[in-house]
Amino acid sequence: MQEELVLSRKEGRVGILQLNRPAQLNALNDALMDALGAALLAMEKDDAIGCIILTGSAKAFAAGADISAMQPMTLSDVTRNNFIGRNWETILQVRKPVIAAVAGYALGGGCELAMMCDFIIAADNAKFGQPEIKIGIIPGAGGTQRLPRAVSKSKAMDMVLTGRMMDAQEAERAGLVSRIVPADKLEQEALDAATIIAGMSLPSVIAAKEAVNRAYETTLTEGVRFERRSFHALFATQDQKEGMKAFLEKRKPDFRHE
Ligand code: CO8
Repeated sequence: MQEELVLSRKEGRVGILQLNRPAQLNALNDALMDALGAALLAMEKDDAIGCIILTGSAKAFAAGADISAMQPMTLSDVTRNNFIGRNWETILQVRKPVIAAVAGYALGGGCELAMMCDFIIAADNAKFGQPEIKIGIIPGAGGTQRLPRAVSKSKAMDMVLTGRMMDAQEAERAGLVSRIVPADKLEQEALDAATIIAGMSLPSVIAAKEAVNRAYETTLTEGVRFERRSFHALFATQDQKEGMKAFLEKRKPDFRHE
């Protein structure tokens, strides 16, 4: 029987998805991306989940798109099959937060997938890179667009043109990752962060994610207007009443996610 390509489990209100082609360093092929998309959408629909973690193995988050699958592809193949568009961007439909917990290699499509998550927690052995140039292509799942937004044009150009890797420390200095932890603490750190988020009111979590993402898509004035409308809208939730009441009564809020 074939191993599951994406392992899925729950810890409290946290959904955990693990890429599972360890022998190929989680090289991302079509079947794996289909499985990942389906698992993400299932967690998006599940009311008992408030935050999602996407992780890989101890050696690799993902070492990129599957080169053996791509090598024989023609222009006609990739165009007809909408290669990348078809199943790589499902993650962008997810409105709940997705945390990338990265140990080992996050290269090419693996780095791009991590950057499609809402933030990255890195193990101290993590390595990030866009090495596509070394095999005669360029990043194709957002690397040339998201990397400069995350780490500046100069560093992004350096990474994309030389194909070199950056280690976790450089990635944190550059702003690509939000925190670094010892490799054996990665799972717990990600779970702790996700549990905190999943304990917040889901409507406000969704609004917060949407507003921060808007910063990358619009002008400052429009972005601030968007934020203001979302902020006002949250006063229609039960959780706003409960959150503020709980603060005044010096107790923990009992959010109902409505
Ligand atoms: N694709 C297919 N197989 C891979 C990949 C990959 N990206 N990466 C590793 N593997 C396989 C190896 O072939 C090897 O298989 P086998 O045991 O059968 O020979 C196994 O995984 C273990 O790998 P290594 O023996 O190479 O392990 P090392 O520890 O020596 O090296 C490295 C680790 C440095 C990570 C090395 O494997 C490597 O350089 N991998 C390729 C990295 C790369 O170039 N990634 C970019 C790919 S292109 C891309 O991602 C384009 C994205 C576009 C968007 C997505 C479109 C779908």
